[in-house]
Amino acid sequence: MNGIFTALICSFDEKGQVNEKGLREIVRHNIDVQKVDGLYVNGSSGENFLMSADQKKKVFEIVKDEVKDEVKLIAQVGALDIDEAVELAQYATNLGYDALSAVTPFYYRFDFEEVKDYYNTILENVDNKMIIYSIPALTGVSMNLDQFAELFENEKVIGVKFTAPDFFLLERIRHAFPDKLIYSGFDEMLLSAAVLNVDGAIGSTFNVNGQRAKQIYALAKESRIDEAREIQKVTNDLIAEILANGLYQTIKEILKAKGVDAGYCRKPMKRLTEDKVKNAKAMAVKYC
Ligand code: SI3
Repeated sequence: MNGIFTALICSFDEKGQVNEKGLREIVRHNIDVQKVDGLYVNGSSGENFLMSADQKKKVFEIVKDEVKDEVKLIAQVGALDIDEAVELAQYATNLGYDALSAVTPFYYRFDFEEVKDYYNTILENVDNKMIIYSIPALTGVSMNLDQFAELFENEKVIGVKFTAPDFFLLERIRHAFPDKLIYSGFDEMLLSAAVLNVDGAIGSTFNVNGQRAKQIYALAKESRIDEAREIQKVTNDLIAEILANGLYQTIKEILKAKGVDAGYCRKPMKRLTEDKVKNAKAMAVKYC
């Protein structure tokens, strides 16, 4: 389960329905062109929180059918409706997903006991492993070292997708839990996280920049930091342009420029203006 995992984006048609052909093409592009080690399915980048449970199941099904066993698959099943989270966890497990992940429950400002109960409830109902999805900037849920330690007491919790710029906490978790899997969640900070000896990374920009991410990660593991920094610099030039233009929409337009039917984002995410589509096409030529 080590290495570079793409947080898979999903292709939707103009009406917001899952575009199966486009989704399959995105999967193939990630495996055949970006050559990533695995896919993280129905995360933030997959617009998970904008989809119905049936749409999420459809995505899990199509992706597994396309991938078979070519790369590792992690299913993000987190949902505010805990019954839905359990149902999705069972669904993805039955399809053969290698591991589950669930975002920390958000919106109602749950206390830590409630967060812990959420993970343990999902895991009591499914025979699979769990990677905690921690993304405080979007959920408002921050956890400290002791709280991660409590979650890790459940042996089925095998790691964390750590999407925060807190390298002090990241180092403390790494040091305290050498046997848990830690995935870096911010692509622009991949090198810094790799130096701290994370086990891999999960990110949206790997859909279009996975090859560079793999190089950064491999070079860091070999302590070839100067070379890795050069590639992180180009990567961050690209990420800065993507973020300024509109994150997921721009990734989709770059993919379209490469011949992949990446479709549109679901509402309320907006469409790019013509100028921004042009910017994305220029990024495809310059970087991809
Ligand atoms: O769940 C997911 O789809 C992710 O893995 C999200 C991932 O952490 C991305 N974060 C968000 C909010 O999309 C990053 O890859 C992020 O897009 C990238 O580092 C640019 O800031």
